[in-house]
Parts: sequence; C-alpha cells; structure tokens
Amino acid sequence: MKGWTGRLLRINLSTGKHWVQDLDPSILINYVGGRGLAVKLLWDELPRGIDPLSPLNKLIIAAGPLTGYPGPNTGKLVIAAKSPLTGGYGDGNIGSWASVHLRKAGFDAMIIEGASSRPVYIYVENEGVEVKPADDLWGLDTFTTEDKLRSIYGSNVGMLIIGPAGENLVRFATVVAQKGRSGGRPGMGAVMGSKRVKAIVIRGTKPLPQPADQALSKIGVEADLAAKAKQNYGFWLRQGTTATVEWAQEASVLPTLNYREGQFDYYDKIGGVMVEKSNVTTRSCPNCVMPCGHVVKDLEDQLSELDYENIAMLGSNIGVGDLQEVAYLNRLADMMGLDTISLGSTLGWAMEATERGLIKDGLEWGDYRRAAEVTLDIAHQRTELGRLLGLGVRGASSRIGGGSEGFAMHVKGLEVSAYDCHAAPGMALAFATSPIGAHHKDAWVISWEVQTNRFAYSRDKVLKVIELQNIRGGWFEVMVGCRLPWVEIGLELDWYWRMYKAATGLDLDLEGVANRVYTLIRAYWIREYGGWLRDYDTPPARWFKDPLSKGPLKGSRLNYDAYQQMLTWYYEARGWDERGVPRRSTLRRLGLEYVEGDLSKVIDLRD
Ligand code: PTT
Ligand code: SF4
Repeated sequence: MKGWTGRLLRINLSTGKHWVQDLDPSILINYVGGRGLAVKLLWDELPRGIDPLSPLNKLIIAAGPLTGYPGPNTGKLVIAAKSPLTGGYGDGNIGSWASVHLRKAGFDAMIIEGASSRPVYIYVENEGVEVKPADDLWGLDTFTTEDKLRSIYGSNVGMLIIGPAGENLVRFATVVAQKGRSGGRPGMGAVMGSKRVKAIVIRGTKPLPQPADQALSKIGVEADLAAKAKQNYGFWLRQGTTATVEWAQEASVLPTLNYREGQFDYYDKIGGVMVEKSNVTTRSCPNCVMPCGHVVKDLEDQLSELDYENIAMLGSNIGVGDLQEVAYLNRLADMMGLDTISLGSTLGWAMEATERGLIKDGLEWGDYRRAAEVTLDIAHQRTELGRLLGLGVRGASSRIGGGSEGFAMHVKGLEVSAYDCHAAPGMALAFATSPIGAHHKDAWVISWEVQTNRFAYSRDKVLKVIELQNIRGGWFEVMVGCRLPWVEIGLELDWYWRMYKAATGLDLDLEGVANRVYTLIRAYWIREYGGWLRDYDTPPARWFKDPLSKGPLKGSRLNYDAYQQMLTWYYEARGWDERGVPRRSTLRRLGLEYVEGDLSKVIDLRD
C-alpha cells in the first residue's frame, strides 16, 4: 500500500525474540494509524482483566501514514497500552524524532510485549533489534539518560525514555523525548517501567514509503507556507500555548487552588507575557512549522520547556505565582518522567486534604519547595505520602476517604486538564466523554463555548463536542500529526485531506474512521470495567456542588440534571444506548461486529 510501510515490529522481552509482521491493508484503511491502530491491536491481543503492570500488557508505539513526510508538524507518535491509572484504554501523543526514525526503519508501529527480568534498553536500527543491559541507566533522570545514550548513538536517532517515576510504577508516569516532550498521561511510562525498559532508541536509514502521488512534497511545502502566512503566526511564535493563561483568567476557567476557582490573583506573573519576556530559546517536534516549546531558565538557572498546561497545573492550581518556581517544578517533572497535569492535580488535592486535616505533614498552598520535595518523593516512592500520591487522585482519595473523593478532580481516574468547568458545561462534557479520561485533547470546546452561549446545555453544544472529538481524536490522533496548526493559527483542514490523499491514494472517510475508533475504545472500556454506568461519563462532583466563591462568575456551578440531558444527546448521536453502551446496529454499521461476542459476556447489548 502507498503511504504506509505496511509493517509492524514486534519485540517480546520475555522470550528475547523479535519479528516483523505485515499489517492487514483493511486494518490500515479502517483504522489508519496511531490511536486507531493501537486500539485495534489492544482489543485483539489483550485478554480481558489483565494487570496493566504485568507482562501481559503491551506497549504500542504507532506512527501514521503522513509521519515524516514534508508538511506541517508530521513528527509525532502515539504511545498506547492498557492504563494502570484508569484501568481502561490509555494513550498519549509525543513529538519525537523516534516517530520519523520508526518509519525510516520501515515500520508504521512497534509492539513491546512481555517483560525483561533486568533493566534494558532497546536499540532498533532498521530491521536490527538489540536489547541491551541498562543497569547503569536505571535510576537516572530522563535528561541524564538522554545525554548518556547520545554519547553512544549521536544526534541522528530518536529516543523515548522513562525516568524514576516510570521505573517505580507511578500511575501517572510518562515517556519523555528531547528533554521536554512528554506524553502518555495515563501511565504509559509505568507500563514501560513494568517491562523494565529504560529507553527505546531508534535509527532508521531507509527512504520513507513511496507516496501514491509525488505531488505530496509540493503540497506539504505549500501547506507549511500557508501556515506561516496566517495572521496569528507571529504572536504564536512569541507565546505559543502559554498565552492561554491570560485567556483562561479572562474567561474565569484558569484552574486555581484545586479547581475551587477560575481566576488566580497572580496570573500575570506566570502568563504568556511573562514567558515571552523570559524566553531564552524555543524548541520543537520534528518537521514543525510553528515551534511552541518555550524554554525559560528556572530557579536553578536550568532550562525548562513550558506549555500552558504545565504552567496552570503547577502554578495557579497549587497557588504558585512565580514563573521561575513553576519552571523549576516543571523541569523536575520532565526529569522524573511525571505528567505535569496529574502531578499538579494530585499536589492540589493533597494541599486541600492537608488544609482539611485529612493528611498529616502534607503541603501548604503555594509552597513550591515542599511541592518539589513531594514531587521527588512521588517519583522515587520513598515515603508513605509519596506512595499515596503516586496512585493519582482517584486512588489516593479512595484510600484515605473522609470526603476527599469530593475534591478529587478526575474522570475515569485520569486527572482533569487545566480548564475549570464550573461555568462551561460543554467542556465538562468533553472531559467526561474523552476516550482516555479527562484530557482536553479530544475536544477543546471551551474556546468556542465561552464565545457563544457558555451557560447553555444545548444539543448544539453536544454536536460541537462530537465534531471536535472526531477531528481531533478521530483524525489528528490516527494520522498522528500535531493538531496545533489547525487549532491555533487556523490552517485549513483541507490541507490534511490533500496530503492524506497524495500519500495513500485514498479519500479519507473521517466520520467512518472517527466513529469506528471512538466506538471501539468505548467497547474496550466496557469489556474491562465489566459493564457501564453513566457515572463514568460524569465530570467531578466539585463542579456540581461547590460554586465559584469569587470573580465575575461567582456562584456558578454545573446543573446535574441539565448535564445528564446533554449526556443522553451525546449517546444518541454516537449510536450508543442510554447507558452509554454501543448498540448492535452501531457496531454493525461501523464494521465492529467482532466485538459483540466479548461485550455480550459483560453486558446485554441492545439493538
Ligand atoms: C499532553 C499533555 C499536555 S497538552 C501538556 S502541555 W499542552 C503537558 N505537557 C507536559 C510536559 O511538557 N512535561 C511533563 N512532564 N508532563 C506534561 N504533561 C502534559 O501533557 C505537546 C503539545 C501540546 S502542549 C499540546 S496541548 C498539543 N497536544 C497534542 C495532542 O494531544 N495530539 C496531537 N495530535 N497534537 C498535539 N499537539 C500539541 O502537542 P499527552 P508533546 Mg504530550 C514539558 O502527550 O499524553 O497527550 O499529554 O506531547 O510532544 O510534549 O507535545 O498546553
Ligand atoms: Fe510540536 Fe508545538 Fe510544533 Fe506541535 S506546534 S509540532 S507540539 S512544537
């Protein structure tokens, strides 16, 4: 097939064997790549109910049919597995040269299965695979590990690395690339750690697969130029995602003190204007036309790469109002391989639990020094507190109880990204129905919502959430390119359809692919959870119960009944029944009849 390599590399660490497999063309057409390919493989290959941290779990690294070709931001990959944080389907999207090298090595994806008995790292050079001892790397932070591996392999490789958090199976450990790209929020770093894999180093030296149409390069270059000509391009280069701090403050959605409030008194000390002033350099993923990694110097004069989510979660959400302090915490998270969103949420939850007397010797709001100590403790799992918080907010609150579940900000076990939803029902629905738990990546509907009727609980809003989910989760996560050229500077989606057609020779069936992938992920969750409750698709209790206590939207909170009506509309539009379970007719329409047997064992399917 054109555009895809059509091949998968499988490495079994228990047996020490590796082999190459051809990918079925119909799977590539129907699931495309990235998340689509990952969930298909996980559904087919993982037995129900496995321990995500056991050798039975499989770690999937998947590129897509545009990866590496010229064109806007084609240097990303999806990393996926059964999540140890949520117990459901988990994935993340990382910008890394590993994506391009994987394709140049001749693969669209690789699967790591089994587990090694000792620490190792994996070196892939085209078809050659070496599993090498990593005893001298185990325990090192991700930056030092990268330096050591670069001294062996040089700069012309891609690397995916875990830190101490992944080694110690912290449930929200991520995988880190390029000292500042971090992905796999639902614990993909812990899955890698459970296999005792410290790093994956990939070098590909072959040409990329032949595209169907040689015009692909020309279209890609034209798309790059079109992106650079956009009105917002210059401002984006100066502030990137960090400008969202000021926007979120204005819109009263900046998470503050564990999502109690939507505004922070010191927002201007940590916002995009401050980042622009402090910026020392900018970094990017491969093939990026609009670099967004804003690097500043932190308290220790070290480099730290910032994005909006890092700043909000390690700043306003825990009461830290100083950019250098935030940057310091962010660098520690990158070095340890911890997700900054879950870390900031967990620290915020612990600060509130300390305030309420539920945790002794905990943390005070705004105390960045103590937050740094606890961050290291979580990564190294040294004390009882570190071990408690390493479970994430769902696990920690269910362990200590005392009402702390009521301020644990998660959906399905994944901590909420940095948007307060007391007055944003559409965004609350987007979090609650995201296929990996409360991540904003599938539908960042909030910018549209605050500009339209933000207080409405309307069917239009539901349809907007689905439209965005299908484009973001159903296209950008399956073709695996960065969505920011489209979201942030308004690059037209048509460029992507043209590149896909030129690469593969096929017209993209966006609706079909997106609905298929969303419904298969839903089936995966139901099979694992052994049934389904609407509660799983409901946002955290705080947004319904504890109104905002100050600011222009003082008194705002979500309406439970109106939210449930939106959820019903959502299910209807997806072809799922009123419990949130795909109907048989939907499964058949999407070519997913093959899940009916497994699903029927755990829940009655309706027509
Ligand atoms: C993403 C999530 C985000 S989303 C941010 S900031 W953002 C946080 N970044 C972290 C970090 O940094 N260090 C750390 N230790 N933990 C972090 N956790 C958080 O992870 C990221 C960019 C960003 S920056 C965004 S919005 C876009 N996300 C995309 C996406 O999800 N899909 C896609 N097709 N394109 C995207 N483009 C943008 O990529 P996760 P990255 Mg990350 C320091 O991976 O698990 O999806 O979580 O991937 O290469 O760093 O790029 O304001
Ligand atoms: Fe990576 Fe940012 Fe460029 Fe997207 S815009 S490819 S996240 S550097």
